[in-house]
Amino acid sequence: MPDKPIRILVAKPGLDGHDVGAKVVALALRDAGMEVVYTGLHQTPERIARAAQDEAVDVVGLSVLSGAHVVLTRRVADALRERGLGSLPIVVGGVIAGANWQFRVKPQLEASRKIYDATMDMWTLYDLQMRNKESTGGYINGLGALLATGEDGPALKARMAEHVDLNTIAVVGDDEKFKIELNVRDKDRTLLKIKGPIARYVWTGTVAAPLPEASMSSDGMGAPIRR
Ligand code: B12
Repeated sequence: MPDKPIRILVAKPGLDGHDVGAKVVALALRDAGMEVVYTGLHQTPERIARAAQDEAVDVVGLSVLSGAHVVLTRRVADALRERGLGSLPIVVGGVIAGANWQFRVKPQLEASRKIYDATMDMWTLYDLQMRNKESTGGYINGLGALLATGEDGPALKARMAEHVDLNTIAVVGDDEKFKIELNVRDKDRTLLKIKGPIARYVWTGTVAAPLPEASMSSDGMGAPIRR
């Protein structure tokens, strides 16, 4: 145990009016033997930093339920640094959406990343087929044979193994056409497939009439564009 009680500032930055949690925490910390200074609602980062200095606290606690915790915490940290208090620990509580992001969005991002990487690999195989057509006049059958025609087949295969089930890759080709199918190593084992060659689409239409010039002026903001 330290020889003197820990002093903590519990602060409510910004316009957030939820003060129940901050008060609950302040009381719990006091009951645990700490000295607590509570700022009350609607404090600016500068006022919080000044209170931290005037009250010579050991920790700054921020309570934020408004969703602005990242911005407000940065600003409080900047204001503390400006007063030479950059090494003061900051603890943040309240509604912290970042935690939800970690648990809910991140796994989905990682799954999308696997599908993206697998799609890029499929395009690499697609390009190999197109190059073979140019050099030999036909498309290749089988993953091994196709990879052998590339510059660094083993490296590509090792990279693909991280997000693609290599046992499920089907590469089928003849002189005229080819197809590639594979399963991504994600929860749903997403099936990706492509048939080649994809015909090049050339637009041959013409613009019927020139488009009207859009104009913008400060008094016309929000008004429909005149034809
Ligand atoms: C009660 C409440 C209100 C009351 C607040 C009364 C008051 N004086 O506090 C009233 C009705 C006024 C209100 C208004 C609004 N609210 Co309100 N409110 C709530 C509610 C239901 C509970 C909050 C609460 O008091 N919980 C009980 C306390 C004990 O828990 P707590 O605050 O989370 O604190 C705990 C921890 O977070 C942590 N903690 C908190 N601070 C700190 C600090 C430190 C240092 C540490 C270590 C820990 C810590 O420890 C505490 C104890 O466990 C929440 C939903 C929810 N379930 O959280 C929405 C919620 C916070 N409100 C919300 C909203 C949107 C609003 C309004 C904007 C609604 C509106 N359109 O008018 C207004 C804004 C008012 C304002 N000026 O800020 C949203 C916020 C969304 C966001 N951030 O993304 C929430 C999450 C509801 C929701 N799901 O949408 N609200």
